Amino acid sequence: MKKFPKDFVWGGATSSYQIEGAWNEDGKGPSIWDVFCMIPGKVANGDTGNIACDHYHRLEEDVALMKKLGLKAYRFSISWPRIIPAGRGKVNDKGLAFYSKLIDLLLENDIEPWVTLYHWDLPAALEFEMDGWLGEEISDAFAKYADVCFEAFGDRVKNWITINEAWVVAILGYGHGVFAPGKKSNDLPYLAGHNLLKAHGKAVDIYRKKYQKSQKGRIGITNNCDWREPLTNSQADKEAAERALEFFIAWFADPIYKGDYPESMKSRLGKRLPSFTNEEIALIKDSSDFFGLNHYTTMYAADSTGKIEEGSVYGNGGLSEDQDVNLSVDPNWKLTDMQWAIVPWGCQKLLEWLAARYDNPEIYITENGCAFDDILKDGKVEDADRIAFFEGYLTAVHAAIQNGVNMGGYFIWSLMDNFEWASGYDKKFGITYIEKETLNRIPKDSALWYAEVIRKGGFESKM
Ligand code: GBH
Repeated sequence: MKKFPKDFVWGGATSSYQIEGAWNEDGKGPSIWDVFCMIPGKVANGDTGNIACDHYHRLEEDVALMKKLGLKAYRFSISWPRIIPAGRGKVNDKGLAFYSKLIDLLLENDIEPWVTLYHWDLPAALEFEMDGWLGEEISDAFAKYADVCFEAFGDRVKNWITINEAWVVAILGYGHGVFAPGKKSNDLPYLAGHNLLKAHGKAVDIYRKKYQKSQKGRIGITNNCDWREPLTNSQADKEAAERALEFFIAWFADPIYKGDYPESMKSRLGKRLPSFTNEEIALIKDSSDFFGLNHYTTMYAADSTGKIEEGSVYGNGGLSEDQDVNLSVDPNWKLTDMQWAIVPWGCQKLLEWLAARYDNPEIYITENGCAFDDILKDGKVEDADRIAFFEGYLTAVHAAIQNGVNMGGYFIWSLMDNFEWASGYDKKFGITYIEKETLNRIPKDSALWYAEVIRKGGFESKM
């Protein structure tokens, strides 16, 4: 039996744009994802989040589902343009009322709310007015929005996450341009990343100064990282893997835990990487009460100095030419429907790498999961492959705990099938199946399995 610590937080996660729908109801302003979805060719099948899982109108049902599964915690995000429709200024009471009701329902059912303030649905107004995350004023706008949320919900919300996956926002939104706002550039990701860190730092500062004492909650950031394994034993490949991890997660975690960007980034990027003022770093250093981590997959890393391979740029954990890293996967690794490799030992190695680099912080896996082409048959979804995935990754988490990693909890991605960004509804990450026409919720076998894991605080492992 793989037993987990008694107070281990077992949760499920979603995000606002991916599940809520009601994109223009009750005073909500448009987000950059509302707009991005309208541009032909950006999202598979022309899918949009207009209706999504219609969670906005199905709160009671969805919380009842969580209760049935026995979730201890539910991680969701707040839509900034639902709270402040134009990004700055007037607050929308109906938006506040929606999240207030959700939070109350969760607490009535003994489910701890974990609230992300930014999961990519930036108010479109701020894209027009200040060039989104490139703008000098964006971090203040974010901090003001965060302040509104702390004040409205902080009496009941004790776990705050400022920003979800700054890497994705910067690289996919401003580098590869496959996510909103769709900019393609080699330089802009570093500016966007810088402003994301400043936004996080300013929001945390407000929380700590105005609210933390009385509200007694904690606040942190969630970053994402895939593991990078050296392709060979050569020194060059070992250094390449280390460099790739630094360009991926140390980009955002080093400023928070060490007070500056990693040396490898500073020396390779020169002036293309903004530098922090003393004032900024004072806000950013030690600004996370826990280490939020989203983890999905693993790749081999090889040194590519002077020989970048065609096609290796996308998905290279950043911009290849800046890192001199080529990535690859082992042809024997099983893939999910996203074509991401299933490599549980990579998760264990990553957790141990983070523990060593950042002095054993309390780590929460705030997302881990997989897409498979699930089929509904006779009212059931037999997703044995997803159960095997979770067993593998939870076994890795368990092993990391045995080795001294300070793990606080684990949230599966996702509670339900939802709008998978540029992949639309084709890619299903849920432990709950959403029937296309009716939007009925049908717990998959993995949901029933997860409910048992939570109930027992662990699972019988075949590994
Ligand atoms: C998360 O991002 C998001 O937070 C969530 O909203 C989303 O639904 C979920 O994951 C599933 O996608 O790009 O081929 O190089 C995931 C971040 C970054 C994980 C890139 C996989 C490598 C594969 N991803 N990564 S590739």
